[in-house]
Parts: sequence; C-alpha cells; structure tokens
Amino acid sequence: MNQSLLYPRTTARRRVVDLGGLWKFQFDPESSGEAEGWTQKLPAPVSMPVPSSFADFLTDKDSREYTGDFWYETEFVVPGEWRDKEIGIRFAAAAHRALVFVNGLKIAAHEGGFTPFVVPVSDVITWDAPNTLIVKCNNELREDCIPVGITTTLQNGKKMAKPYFDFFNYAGLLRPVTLTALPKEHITDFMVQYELSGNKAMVHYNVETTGSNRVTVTVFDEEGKQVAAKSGKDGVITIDNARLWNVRDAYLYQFVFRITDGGTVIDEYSEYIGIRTVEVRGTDILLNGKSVYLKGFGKHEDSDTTGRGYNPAMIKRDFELMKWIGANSFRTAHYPYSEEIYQMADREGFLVIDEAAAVGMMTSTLNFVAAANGKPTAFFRKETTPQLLQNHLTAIEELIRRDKSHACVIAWCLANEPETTDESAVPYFEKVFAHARSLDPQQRPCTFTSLMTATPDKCKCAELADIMCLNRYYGWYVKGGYEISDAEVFLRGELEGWKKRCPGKPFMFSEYGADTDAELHKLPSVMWSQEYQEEYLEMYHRVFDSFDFIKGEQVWNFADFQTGEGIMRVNGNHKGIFTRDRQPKAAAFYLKKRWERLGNDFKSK
Ligand code: GCB
Repeated sequence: MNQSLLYPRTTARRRVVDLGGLWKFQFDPESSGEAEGWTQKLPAPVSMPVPSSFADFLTDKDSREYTGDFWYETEFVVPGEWRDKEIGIRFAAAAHRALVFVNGLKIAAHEGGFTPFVVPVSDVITWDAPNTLIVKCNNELREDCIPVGITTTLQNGKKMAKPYFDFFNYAGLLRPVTLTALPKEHITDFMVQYELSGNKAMVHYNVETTGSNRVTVTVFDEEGKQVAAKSGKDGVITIDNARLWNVRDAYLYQFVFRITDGGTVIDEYSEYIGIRTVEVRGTDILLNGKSVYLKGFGKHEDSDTTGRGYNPAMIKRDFELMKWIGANSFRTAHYPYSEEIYQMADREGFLVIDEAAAVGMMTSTLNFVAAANGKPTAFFRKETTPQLLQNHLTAIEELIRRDKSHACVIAWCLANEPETTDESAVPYFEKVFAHARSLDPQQRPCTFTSLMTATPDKCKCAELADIMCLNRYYGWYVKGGYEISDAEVFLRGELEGWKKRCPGKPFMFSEYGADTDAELHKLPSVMWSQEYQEEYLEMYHRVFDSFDFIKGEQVWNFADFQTGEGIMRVNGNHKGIFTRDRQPKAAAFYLKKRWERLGNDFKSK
C-alpha cells in the first residue's frame, strides 16, 4: 500500500507533536559521516532552525553555497500512553533527498525535496525516554533527478551546485517535521470527485484504511450543521442545495471520516473540502460549468533569511497582496508548495496550477540562456533519461496523492519549460501525461509550460496539454527596450501560429515579465525601470485582449526572488511585481486597475 500523505491533524483519535525548533546541524563535505558514526551523534554541530533552508543564516560564502551531505539531529520523547498507536515521523519536505536514522538505525530514505514522507518508528523507539532522530540530507543536483542540474567540483575541492533553473538551490528540512500517533487501524487516504445536477452535488468518495472495520463519512456545512452522512469505504454522498466552491468565493464543507466498530470510534480524520467541477471545453476553462479567466502570478516560496523554508507570515502576506491586486490564481512554480498554502487557497477561493519540481529539463546550464540562443538540442536522449523519468513519475504520484482533494487545484503542471523541440520529448511526455491522468480521480486538466523556442512550428508536445501554458519574454530577452514594437509583432505572429496549430484549445500565459529595479525611474523608460515594466505589461495585455483563446495571464513573478550568481541576475531575479520584502513596484497599481476591471468571467461568451 502507498504511504499515507494525509496532512497531520490532531483529531479525537490522532495526535501530532511539532518537532520544530533549534536542531543540531553539521556539514559533511567528505561524505564520511556514516562511516564515522554520525548516525548516533553529530560530532561538532551548530544549531539550526527547523523548518528552514540553511543557506541564508550563515555569514560565510562556503556555507551559503554548500553542496553535498549535511546532517540534522534532535531528540524526541514518545509518551508510553501511545503504546497501542502507530508512531511516525512526518517530514513535510526534506530537500532534495534524505536518509533517516532513529536511535542509530537507518529506517528510511526519500528522494525529492518538495513532497512529504512518513517514517514509521514504533519498532525502534524507547517509550517515555529521549530518542535520537538524525537526518542526513543531500542537496546535490543531478541530471537524473528533479529539479535538474549538475554538481561540479571547484579546483579547491569544494562542490558547487549548477542548477539548470533560475532560482537559488535552497535545501534542508524546509517544512515542518512532526511526530504522529495514529490508531493501528487507520485511514490512509481518501478521494472525492463531483457530479452536479441542478441544486444537488453528488460526491463520489473512496476511503482507504489499513483494516476492515466500518467507515462512515459525515458532512457539515460552514455553520456546523450536518448535511449528509453515509457509510462504506466508497459510495456517493448527495448534498441537496449544495453551495459550490467558486473562484474568490469559497465555500468549504467539513468532511469527517471515521472508522467505527460498533459504538467505538477507532480513527477519525477530517478535512475542509470545496465542491466544484473543473473542465476544459473548447477554448474554455470551466469552473462549475462557467468559463473562468485566470489573473495572477507565477510565484516562488522564497523569503529573506528563511529562503525556501516554511514561512506562514509570508504566506499570509502574499495572499493579502494577491487579494489587494485583484488576482484570482497562481502557479506553484517550480515545485509543490507547502501544504498550508493550498489550505489558504481553498479558504480564499484562489485557483492553483499545481506544478511538479520538473524544471531545468533542457540542455543548458541556465534555462533562460537556452531560451535566448534557440540552439536545437536533445535533452530527452541522454543516458540519464530513464532514471529521470522514473523520478519524475514518482514525484507526480506524490504530488497528486498529496493535493488531489484541494478545491483550489484546478490543473496539474507536469513540467516547466522542458525541451519539447526534439522528437525524444514525445515518448517521455506521453508517459508523464498518461501517468498523471491515471492518478487524478477528478481528471483535472494537465499541462506543461512551454519554452520560448518551442514555437508552434517547433513544439512536438502541444497536443498533450489540455491547456497550453506559454512562458514568453518578447520585449525582455528578445526585442527589449525600444524594439518592443517588434516584440509585439512577434508575439502576435506566434499567437496566430498557435491558433492554427491548436484550434479549440485554451491557452494562457504562465510567464511574461521584465526585470525591474524598485529604485529606478526613468522618463522616457529604459529597460529595468519601473516605467518599462508597466509598458511591457501593457503591450502583452493589448495582445491578450485581442485573442479570444487566451484564457489567462500569470505575470512572472509575484515577487523578486533569490537566484544563483551570474551576469544575468543582480542579487536575484527582479521580475517581481512586489519586492522581495513584499512592497509594491509601480506596476502593481497598474495591474490592480486592470484586474479589478476584468471579471473572473472575462471573455466568457
Ligand atoms: C523562465 C523560467 C523561470 C525564470 C524566468 C526568467 O522561463 O521558467 O524560472 O525565472 O524564465 O525570469 O527568466
């Protein structure tokens, strides 16, 4: 059976203890820790907050750029009262891979830094006494893992990560680590899908458990009133006069799942669930049967000091800013985000395009350089491709298993800017798309974001996508500044090409943007000035508004974010509409006017 990825919640029968705080931490540049017994105790640790990325706390460059193995250590006590429970340690994210040791025993390994895993520990702990938890992480980039990159060794012997992607390679125990105590017989997963008929919602559900006792599902509305109940591991629950979840108008029912034996509740799990349907029909993206236009951003989980670490304060601020500016959606570029972000999106009625960490799938050391030089290459013909595919499929499984019940998730983005210009991408992505489609009970649309060189005459994979997402930078990497009038001609020309190649498919812009210095004003504008960012956006919007099949606009990026060093980046990527500390640039006020004017049903017939 697949591992349970349910969000850890304390309920009548479940217990969750947050293990966050200051842990011990040590770099292991020689990878000698295991041989030297670090699995028992770290020899010379420093303190390190968990959850967080480690990179931006430290004041020397070797530490910030550290690439290789690094170790965490803490202690936990499990109360003897829980002897009859199944005890686990849940890592919400350990980037990019981890080995877990409890009391010196190696008990688990996990590849992939953005999805959770649970390590069962009942058999290795001492009750009522301190147990040692040691985690060996590794943040090396490879061509057979996602996100994709390589690791090189400098002349001085130090390793260095070379991402094929444009964001800092933050790593560590990025998200909460929790101790969980579940009943031996417990719920491991559930799924829901919807059918609407008049005022009625039929919720088809399925509950997985570890045993054979009776399962019940009870549904409560937002007032706490019971509106439906059903027993059985699968079935259909009918909700009369159902209030649907809608864009920026969320309504969440509470579903309580129980395992019962006679009058005894053996396990209980509950979740807030929005009822809605998502479908692509012709060039429309339909939510509850009505056409919706996406306004918003490609984002990152990125903030000062904590890096990619879980930062609930920043999550809150970001949602307030997205509401302020009139956005209704975002894409989790370029990896699955913290679970709490989807919970907030469910609550606030934001539409999320949920992305796997499949980024950097092109032959280049930096994807935007490849985008600019347009040389034909063949990323999916490498000898690493079979292993990469395997890791990619597993990551998609974990993503869909984790996020499938969120109302906010309206599409799966299976890769960012893969090199789809070579035939070798076709069999690769046929497998990726088929896999995702076989896993999602709600059959949400699947997509990938298309790289600028993958024009309508060159892209080999467009037909696989239910919604075609374009990342385009005419007016920035190509034909920038005074040439922007030519950029507009190119952009229009490309869209005419797409209209012919894929008639009857919805398109959206998943990236378009211009780097902008929050301090720089210039009249008339120059590239990098606040004025240019606005002119660039106005040009794109003029074009979008003249093509009916463009059904969404997500600006790159919501906020400035950290990247690696290089001549293309000035302490990070500055395409943010907000600064890294989440204050508006001038274009934010322009976007606010536009998005408040465009309804969620913009371009619906
Ligand atoms: C892209 C990438 C994104 C980069 C962006 C840029 O196409 O998907 O990760 O940050 O371009 O700013 O160049």
